[in-house]
Amino acid sequence: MAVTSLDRSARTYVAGHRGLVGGAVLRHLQQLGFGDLVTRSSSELDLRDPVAVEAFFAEQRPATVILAAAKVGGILANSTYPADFLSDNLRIQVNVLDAAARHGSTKLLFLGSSCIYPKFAPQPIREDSLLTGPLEPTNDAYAIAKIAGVLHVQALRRQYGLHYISAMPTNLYGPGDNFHPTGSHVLPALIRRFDEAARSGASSVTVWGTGAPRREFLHVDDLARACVHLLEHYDEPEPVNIGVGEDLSIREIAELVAEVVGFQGELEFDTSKPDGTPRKLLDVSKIKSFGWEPRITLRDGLKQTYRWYCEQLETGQLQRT
Ligand code: GFB
Repeated sequence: MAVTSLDRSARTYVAGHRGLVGGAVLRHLQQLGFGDLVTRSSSELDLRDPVAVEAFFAEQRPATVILAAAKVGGILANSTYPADFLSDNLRIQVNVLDAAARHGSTKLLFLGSSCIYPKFAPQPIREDSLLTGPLEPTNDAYAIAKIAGVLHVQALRRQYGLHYISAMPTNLYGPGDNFHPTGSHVLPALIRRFDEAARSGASSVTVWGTGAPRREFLHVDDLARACVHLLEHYDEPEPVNIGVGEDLSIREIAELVAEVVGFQGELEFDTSKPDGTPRKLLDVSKIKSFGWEPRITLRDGLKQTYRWYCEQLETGQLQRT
């Protein structure tokens, strides 16, 4: 396998550094001593704008690109705004991937999501399940955009011999997440709701859906290590799954969040809200064969994320509902 280690002095662009994933990748690269890191906020550079992206790459010519910029959201945001999720993500990917190829970026990591796999893929889901069946309808628009990104990376490799790769993380959480009450993913939504209930003395908390779906969660700092590890050890067209290899039901997850936050009341399930895909546990044997392992347990990661959330409230970076 033709793999070269990353040059820590080469210019490295983290697209999406204000987000959960990009922020963690940036912190990790800084810790590793990368000396020429380039970032742009979305107000400085709108990645949906092809002219602006072309000008940025022509000027900066990064050697390495981590494409962590995306429009993301939880199940309700995905199912309510499918046109935005499809259009924004396609445009960001096409602009960044083509500009990177045109302006000499030699390495690139494209980040997708476990929702690209078929709704009823055999569990745990192997990378070769891609495009073998229908998608989960609540996030099919987002998934199609991310599948296009995987194919785009493969096409650039085939046509131009570029060492670009794709990774598919499972559901992520950690400091820097979006805690919006309805737009966010399940963990930040529940941290917020349980925290508010514990502080107000409420007797019950509402959890969406039946509580039966199962989800796998990876701390974003473990993902950041996996991203660098893959860039240094993997150079093939097939995407690589990144996860922990075990999952919990939403009910179990809600009980764990309640315990971490200190909420002792009842759980109520709102079955008018969608469950989404019944299960999407990733087969992570491929990335483990390259020597990467997750280090942060869900309980420890949740405690740390809850501490971070409370600090944001105390310093006014986040407001209660
Ligand atoms: O995290 P989540 O929105 O994403 O929802 P998905 C996971 C499960 O948690 C669903 C339940 O069964 C939800 O019904 N859930 C319970 C909640 N309470 C809540 C809550 O308060 N908020 C939220 N958001 N969920 C997304 C995709 O799917 O996952 C994206 O839509 C992406 O495309 C992302 O792939 C990682 O795992 O269902």
